[in-house]
This record gives sequence, structure tokens and C-alpha cells, in this order.
Amino acid sequence: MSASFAVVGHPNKGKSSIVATLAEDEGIAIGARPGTTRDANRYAFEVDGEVLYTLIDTPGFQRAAEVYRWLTEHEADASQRSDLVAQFVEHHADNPRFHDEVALLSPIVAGAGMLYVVDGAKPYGPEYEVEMQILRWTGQPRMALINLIGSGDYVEQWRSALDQYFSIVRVFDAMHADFANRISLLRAFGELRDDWSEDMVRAVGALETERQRRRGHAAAAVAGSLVDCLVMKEQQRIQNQPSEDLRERLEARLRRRLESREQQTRRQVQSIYRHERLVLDDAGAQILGMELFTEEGWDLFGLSRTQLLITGAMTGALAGLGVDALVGGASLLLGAGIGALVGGAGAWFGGDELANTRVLGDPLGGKTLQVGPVRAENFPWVLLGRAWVHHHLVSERNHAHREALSADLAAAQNVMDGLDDNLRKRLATLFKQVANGGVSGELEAHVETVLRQVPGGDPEIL
Ligand SMILES: Nc1nc2c(ncn2[C@@H]2O[C@H](COP(=O)(O)OP(=O)(O)OP(=O)(O)O)[C@@H](O)[C@H]2O)c(=O)[nH]1
Ligand SMILES: [Mg+2]
Repeated sequence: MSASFAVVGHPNKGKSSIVATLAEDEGIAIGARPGTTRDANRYAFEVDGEVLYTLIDTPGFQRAAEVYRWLTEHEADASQRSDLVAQFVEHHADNPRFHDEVALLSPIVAGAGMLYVVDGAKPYGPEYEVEMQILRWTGQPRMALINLIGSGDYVEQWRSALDQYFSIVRVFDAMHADFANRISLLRAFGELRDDWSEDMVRAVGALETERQRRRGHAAAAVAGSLVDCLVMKEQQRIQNQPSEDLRERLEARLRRRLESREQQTRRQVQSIYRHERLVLDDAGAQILGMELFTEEGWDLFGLSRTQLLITGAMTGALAGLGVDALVGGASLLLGAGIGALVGGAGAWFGGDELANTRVLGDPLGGKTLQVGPVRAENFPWVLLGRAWVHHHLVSERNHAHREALSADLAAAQNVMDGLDDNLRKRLATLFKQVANGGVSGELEAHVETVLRQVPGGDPEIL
């Protein structure tokens, strides 16, 4: 039989939160009030149709002291303690008074291991002692998880108490645990009993494979969106000379369509990571809520003006500027005053107008006004930078350093400058090809390389 783990403890200590994080299930009820979970619920982790382990969310202890009294009153000797717990469950199966205890002890009596959850932000107290005693009497494999629901720190105090009852004691922050924390916890599950370890190793392998698969899908979604946005345009048939008013309307429509294409990609990425209902925290929401076409946003998500020019020079994009000379001396370039070469702030979106404007004639004499595609050189970089940050926040939803990431980003500016030169050079070439109507499978692979890294911070590859 594969491993099962009952997640048990006092009410309102984050049991369901831990199950939701490990099972990647947004639908599990989590509540600020004690008593949110009323019955035991099972969540199986399956790979290729085979269950590798099962988590069981349970209601919290309500009458631990009474249960313990019953057990001690009926005790004959220590060798029969686990049987006695089984008898308790059997005798009280239909007793509403012990509904919660029966629900949480039943799976353990049936062979599950247990994860005892406590809140390390609050002090240890003797009321927990009876709970731990009861759990020890079951004789089943036991691990304690110290969750942190507030800002207090009583972790060491808890450790000394828990160490006496549990073979493994770990801090696991249900809300902020990242992928590496989860993997390490699953490995620890495997240490609880010899015959569980193989399944847990397989579960870890399956999760890692799944993570790569998701990143690949996300890269495909982002690359697809880049391709669409780089060639997107608006057209309208016209009778006379195009008016400025019409041009502006077409441009506004183009912007809206670009923004909604980006939103669509974000929803795809969230769905890949099973975060359909994700509401980002303040810092994340603020960064990602920034409109697509703002000066501030372009500074944050795109390439810096310097890097844009160097990258352009490296890929031979700057006609007539003496490309060889530029490549030969980036420092010379820096000294030359970038502003003068790239243009002032007004030029950031590519002049006063965001997009190319053309009047196209057809053989029958009709005319069409076309606005687009967006011509600003930084545009693909800004799009990719925004997708990169979004992907990072979604894929590391429980990341412990989410706030720190935002701070890094605010300080960093120009997140795309963080890529290494070769990757940037290759991307620049691919962007050009795509803008010219080429299709590129290679783009997806390079986007994936970007998504593997941490934007605006640690250059370490994930
Ligand atoms: N800040 C913070 N809050 C948490 C964490 N884990 C749980 N909470 C909050 O604590 C409350 C209780 O969480 P649940 O997961 O429902 O706790 P539970 O132990 O399942 O509760 P019952 O089902 O009522 O026994 C909720 O408001 C959670 O949002 C955490 O790691 N950090
Ligand atoms: Mg619960």
C-alpha cells in the first residue's frame, strides 16, 4: 500500500493550508476561524494512474484531554496502546461528541503516518501535550511541522517539546514554502518508514519533471504571445486622406488588443501552474498591474537605453552608425552620450507615434489605413520582461522572498539587462525575424531559458 499521511493538530494551525500547498489544490477550504475542516478529506498524488502517496486533511482535536483520559483509564499495558486507540475509534464511531477525534484518528489507525502541525509563532503550551501523547500511542510514523502563522518566534521552544514525540521535526511555512521546500519535505516523508521511501523518491522525480513540463508550456505560451504582438496591426478602409483622428483611434485599438493578448497569456500561464484563481499580493499586483505602455514600465521591464543600443549594434541593427566601431568599444559608446543616439524620453516608444502608420492601396483603387506593428525597439523586451516577472511570481507563488523580489525589482530597473550577452543577442535576432513575419521554434527554447532564471535578482539558474 502506498504511503498516506494524516495532517493533524489543534484547530486553525494551518493543516488545510499545508495540504493545499502540497496538493496544489486551490479548492481546499482554508479559514481564519477554527473548525473550517469538518471531516477528513483525502488527496491522492498520482503519476501515470498510480497513487504514490495520499494526504488526508482532518478536523482539529476538540477533546484531546477527554480522549487521553479514556485511553489511560482503559490501559492494560504499554504494548497494547495502539490497539486501545483503535478501540477508542471503534467505540466512538457514531458518537457526535468525538466526531472530530474519530475523523482524525481513523486514518492513522488504518495505517497512515501523521504530520502534526503547530504554529511556531505562538508559544508552546501544556494543552498540546495530550494531543502528542495520543498520537504517540497510535505507534504510527510521526513527523511534526512547525508552521508560522504570525510574527512571533517560538520555534526553539516548540522543537524541544516536539523532539520528544516525533522522529522528524521541521519548520514548514505553509504559505511561503517554495518548490525546493516542498521537495525537501516530501523526501522527509520517505524517511518516516523504509517501505515508503521508494514511492516518495518517485513522487519527487515526478514533481520535478512536472515542473519542467510546466515551464516548457509556459514558454510556448509566452513565445506565442510575443509572435502575435510583434506583428499585430489595425486596419481600416478609407475613402479620403486619413485623418489624425482615425489614426489615433486605430492606435488606441491596437494598444487595447495588445493588452488583452498579454492578459490572455497570463491566464494561460496561471492555469498551467494551477493558479486560476490566483490573486497576487500587493507587491506583485502593483508591479504586474502596471500598464503596458508607460515610461516607468518600460524602464523597469525592458532593456536600458544603453543595453538596447549595444544589443542593436551587436546584431547589426543600427544602419549607418558605424556598427564595427560600436562593437569595438562599448565604453566609447557609453561616453558618447546614449541619450543623443537613442533620442530623448519622447522617443522611448519610437517617436511620438507608437506604431508604424501606412496607407495601403489596392488594385481596385481603394485605400486602407494601417497602424502597426509597434516599432519601438524595446517593445519585445518589455513584453518578455513582463511575462518573465509574471511567470516568476506565479510559479513561485509560495516563495518565501516574494516581497524581497519586488524590492529587488524596484531597485534593479531594466530587468532584461540581467540576461547574459549571448542570450540577449540571440533573442534580438529572433525578435527581428519574427517582426519580419518569420516563425521561429527557436524563440520558444530561448524564452524557456529566460523563464528558468530569477528576474531582477539572483542570476543563479533555477
Ligand atoms: N500568515 C500565515 N497564515 C497562515 C499560514 N498557514 C495558515 N495560515 C492562516 O491560518 C488560518 C487557518 O488556516 P487553515 O489551513 O484553515 O487551518 P486548519 O488547521 O486547517 O484549521 P481547521 O480546519 O479549522 O482546523 C487561515 O486564516 C490561514 O490563512 C501561514 O503559513 N502563514
Ligand atoms: Mg482545516
